[in-house]
Amino acid sequence: MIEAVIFDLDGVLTRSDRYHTAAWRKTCAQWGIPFGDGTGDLVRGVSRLESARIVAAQGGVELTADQLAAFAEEKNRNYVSLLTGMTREDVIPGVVELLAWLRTQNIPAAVASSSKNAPLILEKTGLKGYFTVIVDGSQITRSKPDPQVFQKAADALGVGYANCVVVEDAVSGVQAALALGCQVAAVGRAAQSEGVTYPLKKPDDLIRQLSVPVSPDQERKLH
Ligand code: B16
Ligand code: MG
Repeated sequence: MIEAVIFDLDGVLTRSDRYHTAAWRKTCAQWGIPFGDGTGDLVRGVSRLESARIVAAQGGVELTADQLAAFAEEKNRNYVSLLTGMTREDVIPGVVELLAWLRTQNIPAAVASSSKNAPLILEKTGLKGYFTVIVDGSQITRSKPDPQVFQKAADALGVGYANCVVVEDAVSGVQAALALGCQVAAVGRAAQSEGVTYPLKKPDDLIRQLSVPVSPDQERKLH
């Protein structure tokens, strides 16, 4: 039984994952820190400050706590300036179809994001109204792979963890959802991760995967 679907934001609902990567790339250029092609994937789902630590380490640079905080702040300034131009066009194709289908099934949807900028993005892309519950990075103390963000969302919805499907694009997010005992759907590289119940090429593939197949016998009874 599925009682709710909990969505990650960046890279699942919207293309803002690309803006995170672009902002890290720009900040690294400003700080003279090398930024490799795989680094953007490593910080999917990871909090801002922890991401700063990972990005610096990947670039072979050790920063003090104060420098790390300044590095993270500068990245956020660069990121927020990219968000100002966001519109409905930044919603990933298939997302609106999936959210509309969940409504027809009376299955509530939630957002569970590590990002403190999640409310701004949901507002700018016009997605906010689809969600019963929104948990963002300002409401958590531990970031993915800790399951806190998903636990908060499921608790606010009042649903059992095992009856939630979490949709993720990050390995850290898949691990967090599995740790809570949720079912997991994943897009992109994360779809290859161990324990993923529903690997998706695009978000609305989940409609088919969650639809209970009708047996020929049931079909006959319906007609
Ligand atoms: P912010 P998600 C995550 O969002 C991003 O994937 C990750 O790259 C970012 O560092 C984190 O949010 C914090 O974002 O700096 O905006 O607070 O994928 O969990 O929706
Ligand atoms: Mg994500």
